[in-house]
Amino acid sequence: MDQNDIASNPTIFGKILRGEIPADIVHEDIHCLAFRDINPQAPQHILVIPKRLIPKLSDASEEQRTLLGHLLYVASEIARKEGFAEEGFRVVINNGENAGQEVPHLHLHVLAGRAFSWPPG
Ligand code: DGP
Repeated sequence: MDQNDIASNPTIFGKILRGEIPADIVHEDIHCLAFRDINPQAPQHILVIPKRLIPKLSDASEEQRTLLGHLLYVASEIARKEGFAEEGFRVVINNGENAGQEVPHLHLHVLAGRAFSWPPG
């Protein structure tokens, strides 16, 4: 992991990665960090972010394909460890303005603990 990438990350998630603001961390490895959302939209709402700054999913490069797969795998691992894998959960990535992305650092929302409607709003 390139520590300079974390050091220069200007987003709120950069501050969390650097430990400048607190977060309720549920998973960390060399590639990613997962922590509870400050404004939960479900009884369980966890964000999984890469440590490397990728502003949005559509900015990911071909060489980051393995990292993207890792983020999904970690989401499923968290679901199993937190005990909501069997009852069901939703993984959401908001990409860009129309999707309502507010923080310009790729993040997977992992939501659980209630039923979700479809189509999403
Ligand atoms: P999005 O709209 O997809 O960009 O979602 C951004 C999410 O980030 C939103 O659900 C709230 C969450 N969030 C924003 N600031 C903070 C923070 O400082 N701490 C934590 N834990 N979550 C945050």
